[in-house]
Amino acid sequence: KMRTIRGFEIHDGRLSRTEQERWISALREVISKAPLYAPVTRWGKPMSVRMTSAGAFGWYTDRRGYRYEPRHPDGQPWPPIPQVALELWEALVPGGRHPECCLINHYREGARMGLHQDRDEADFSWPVVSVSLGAPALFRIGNVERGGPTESVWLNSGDVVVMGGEARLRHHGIDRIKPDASDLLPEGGRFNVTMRVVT
Ligand code: MD3
Ligand code: FE
Repeated sequence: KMRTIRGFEIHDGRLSRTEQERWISALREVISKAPLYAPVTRWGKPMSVRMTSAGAFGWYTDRRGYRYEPRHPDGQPWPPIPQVALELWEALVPGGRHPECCLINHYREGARMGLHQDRDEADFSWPVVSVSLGAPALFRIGNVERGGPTESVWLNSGDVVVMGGEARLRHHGIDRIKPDASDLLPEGGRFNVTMRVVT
């Protein structure tokens, strides 16, 4: 059930349909308090992915650049990390630190995320855990240094990926999502949730 590609541990179908439904209701509660918004890069371009966060810190970008912030752009603190997320983290990273950021990305048809590294966190020895929900997404995995060959893998609803060790600083991105008719998300699209230790 678990496969490793370039250090990415992919747990296919880790979440049952019932667990996925529990995740979606938890996400809807977070989003009701901290609405999804389209972040703007330091070059002033809105991202096609909409985002929000839960936890002590949320990942943030605006014309000042990428960073973690303790508040939503509306000025409110981010809502607490849902219990279902803390439980999955503890199952995959037992006895370690707890996540301080739960970043929620929402992809509509046509949304994408270019190849990038995640390096705004203080300590890369902690893994990032990612949960995919809704439409399948084409995930591209690259290298630690820029350039070189990449490999692509489809991430499906209920898949969980653990990025630790050599994978933690690899370039990665989402090329596209596949329009999905499943009834998990009647509005369509895809959620990706990442849990991170930030400080
Ligand atoms: C590898 N998200 O939020 S999840 C991101 O599907 C991000 O929304 C994508 O890249 C998405 O930064 C891909 C897989 C992922 C997430 C975080 C990582 C891979 C990662 C952090 C470090 C290395
Ligand atoms: Fe990333």
